[in-house]
Amino acid sequence: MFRRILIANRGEIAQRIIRACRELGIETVAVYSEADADALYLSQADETICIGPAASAGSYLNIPAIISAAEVADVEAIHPGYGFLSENAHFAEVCRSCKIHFIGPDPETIAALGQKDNAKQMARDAGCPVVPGSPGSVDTESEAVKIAAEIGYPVIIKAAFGGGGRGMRVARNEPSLINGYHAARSEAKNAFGNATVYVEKFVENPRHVEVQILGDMHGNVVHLGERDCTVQRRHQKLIEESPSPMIDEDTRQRMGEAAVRLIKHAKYHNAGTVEFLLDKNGDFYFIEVNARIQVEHTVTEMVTGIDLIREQIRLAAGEELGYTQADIKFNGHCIECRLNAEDPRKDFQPSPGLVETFVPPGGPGVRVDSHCYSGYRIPPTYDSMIGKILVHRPTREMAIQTMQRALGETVVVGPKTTIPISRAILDHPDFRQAVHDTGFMERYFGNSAALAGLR
Ligand code: MV4
Repeated sequence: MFRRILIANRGEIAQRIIRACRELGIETVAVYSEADADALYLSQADETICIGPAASAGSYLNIPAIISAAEVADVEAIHPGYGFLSENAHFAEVCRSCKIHFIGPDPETIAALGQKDNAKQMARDAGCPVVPGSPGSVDTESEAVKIAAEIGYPVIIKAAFGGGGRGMRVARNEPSLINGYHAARSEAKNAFGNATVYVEKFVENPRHVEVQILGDMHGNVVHLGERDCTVQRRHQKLIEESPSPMIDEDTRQRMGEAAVRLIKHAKYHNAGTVEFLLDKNGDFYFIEVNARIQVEHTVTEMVTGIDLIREQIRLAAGEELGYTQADIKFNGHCIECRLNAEDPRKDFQPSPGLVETFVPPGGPGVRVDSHCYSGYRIPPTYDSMIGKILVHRPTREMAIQTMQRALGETVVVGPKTTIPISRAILDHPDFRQAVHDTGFMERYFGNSAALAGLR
């Protein structure tokens, strides 16, 4: 096992990783930008090193600064958290060449899965259902027209190196396909430095369900069930839950097995997520792999009792999983609400600044992962998520009740937060009956009138 780890991240995930290290008896080195000098996670680490200015490009994305800090502090491994350098194959490669363990999959695996048309081909080869579409990238307009005619409209054009919904265009006929093809390419080139796109059938009003997996370096792979992340607004998740209320036991089992087949085929080591779209008929299709720990990993921790960050560290050190699929038991229902410093009444505009008072919820079945404290100043520079509120209860109905109670007792004085919108979602009949889809937020909370009316 490692003696000392550097955490190349900030906020709640830095704190979460420090907690896992403490329990493992591993020393921690936290890095921070000038904007994070008063951050809570710094007081919880064994050593802290400033790596640069507020702007991420000079600090949390600054590979030479992070590697220098790792060398100076003499760590054996780096945990990248989520976002920032977590899916950067080049960074994982630099770590390897400096003989520092990267806590995540191999650089080759990150690169192979990071190109989505390639990941999709790997899924096909592994016998994992994929959305019908182009066999690989679509490099000319005429090829796009031909493929779209074959699979039938509507189709979606996606950036191969895309993320966050950028470089994506839906086309319902040939003229809009031609237009969308060029628009997607230029947006992809701009955002990701690569114009490569692929084309697939557009699934109308899908649900988003993802499977958590763990793979060790000895060929063992397990899945830890699924998370339903259907409640999203402009590709930002707001609420996640497990198990998914949208799938039956048979679908759950087949989805888990499909994810395991892909992850074994990819020789994937460490924690990862296999994302699926679920259509109206209950059929599921692979869309992409997230080669990192995700924000919502906590939901899976609650229902499985497995500490995913601990597992990531163990697996990166070469340890065996030590359990099989049959050993993993799923217990109760977990719901997570992200706590963002945003004003839902003003188009979710970021609301940084001084938190005069922060009173987190507590009591039976409640977990809070947050780096917030009374007197904390939220920097305007980074993501607006200031924490996650989770509840774990025997049933979904009870989880919704407990979450309403927990959100009701949470106090954030200063910045506006997403608490009111979370409460409105939990009260919505479509959410309660679990008949919502990815269009839910736009449909019911997409206009300013609905948002202005939040209690
Ligand atoms: C799709 C789709 C419909 N059909 N692919 C959005 C982000 C990216 N990860 C995949 N996305 C989608 N891919 C096909 N073939 C609809 C979406 C989509 C979506 C997916 C999951 C959760 C929320 C979403 C919101 C809008 C569109």
